[in-house]
Amino acid sequence: MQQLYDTQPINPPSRAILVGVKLRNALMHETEESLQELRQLTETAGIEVVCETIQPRNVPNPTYFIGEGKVEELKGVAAELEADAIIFDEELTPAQTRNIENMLEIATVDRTGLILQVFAQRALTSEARLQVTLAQLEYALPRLTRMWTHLSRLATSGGSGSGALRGPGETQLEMDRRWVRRQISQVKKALETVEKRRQLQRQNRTEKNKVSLVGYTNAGKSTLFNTLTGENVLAEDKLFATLDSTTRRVSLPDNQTILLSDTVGFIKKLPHQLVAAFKATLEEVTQADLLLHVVDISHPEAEAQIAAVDKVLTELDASDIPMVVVFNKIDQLETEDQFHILKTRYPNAIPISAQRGDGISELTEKLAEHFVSHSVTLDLSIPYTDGKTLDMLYKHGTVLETEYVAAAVHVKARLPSRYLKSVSQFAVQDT
Ligand SMILES: Nc1nc2c(ncn2[C@@H]2O[C@H](COP(=O)(O)OP(=O)(O)OP(=O)(O)O)[C@@H](O)[C@H]2O)c(=O)[nH]1
Ligand SMILES: [Mg+2]
Repeated sequence: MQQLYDTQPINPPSRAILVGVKLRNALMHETEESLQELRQLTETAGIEVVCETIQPRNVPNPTYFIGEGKVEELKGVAAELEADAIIFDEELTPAQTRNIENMLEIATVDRTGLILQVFAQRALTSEARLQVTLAQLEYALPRLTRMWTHLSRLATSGGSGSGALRGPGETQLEMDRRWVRRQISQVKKALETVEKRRQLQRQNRTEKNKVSLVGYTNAGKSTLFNTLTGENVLAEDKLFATLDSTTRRVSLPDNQTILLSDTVGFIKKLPHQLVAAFKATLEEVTQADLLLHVVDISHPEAEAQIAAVDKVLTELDASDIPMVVVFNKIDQLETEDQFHILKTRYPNAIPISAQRGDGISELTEKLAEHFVSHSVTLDLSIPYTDGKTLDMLYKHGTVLETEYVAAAVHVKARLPSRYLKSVSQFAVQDT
């Protein structure tokens, strides 16, 4: 199994030049904020930033993304500052990556590659590691370049048992690709086993009122999780501190309980390979009855971060799940302007400080109220032959009474209103 995890660069870069590109439709401050975030990601990956530069361009250059003159200029800068990597705040095509690498002769990384790198370093459980490895391999396949030269070394070493003998007429590159494809199918198989186990666990959990924390990375989800549950999961001022899901029961006013899950945060341009690979972890989100969207309202880019989170939720097909928004870190607001603007746009958002505990009782009341007002109590008559509807009632609702009659079962159940449509045909009219 060890070989599955060998997708880390053998000599990870240590000094990087960051490159942002302000395209025609972008605003300068957006490009700057994004580059600032890239700096955070770079530092989180343990790489020192030796220089940052922004090039305005109408459209990307197809060969180098930036202009050829700029690449030449950066070659001099890299030599002078002894940089061993250049990191772009955009997604480069495999050809662009190769072209820049050939010109500069240092590792060329794009935003996606860097995010994958950060995830790889932070993945602790075997499931998270498998998921990251899968995403990295999918990303590497069309880009077997300098970053990945160790793959060929691994493959040619022959000791990995991966059948790495070169076939007749097969080039080194073809052999590398074959090796990566093989790894992909092995990782997928290993993941399937883990996911099956997880699904069984989930089926055994009959709890209702599943609430999932969602939000931009570093917004304070884990801090809020700890405040609400009395737990002590890792919360720190780093991007992607959380990569695994944790679920705990929380008591709310009115004798209600919810199951609260903390999970991985989102980011702008979250690599689609990661979204796909983390499908199982993100099921906490897609299976939730309610999303609790944590916004860092003290962040200058709060509004863009909300949009980025909404975008990922749409990609996950989770945008129909009801949502409560909290504006976190109100203790850290430098000015109230942004707070007021966003409060008009999200009038139901609850201002909180997860760290200090401000607004927490308002939040738990709101959650309790949500589950009362978003459920209905129904009398239904369901034919015995319709096992699916009965299963659904037990899974998503609370069955209060059952009575077995000739061809049907009469059920009194409380059900989240969004399932109303699927059972309305069985409703018994009041007499
Ligand atoms: N001032 C202030 N800081 C907060 C508050 N809530 C969280 N933080 C800080 O923000 C940082 C990120 O908090 P986390 O809870 O780890 O954020 P997260 O959303 O779980 O982040 P990821 O797991 O990385 O996606 C930590 O340094 C927290 O101490 C708050 O209400 N006020
Ligand atoms: Mg977290």
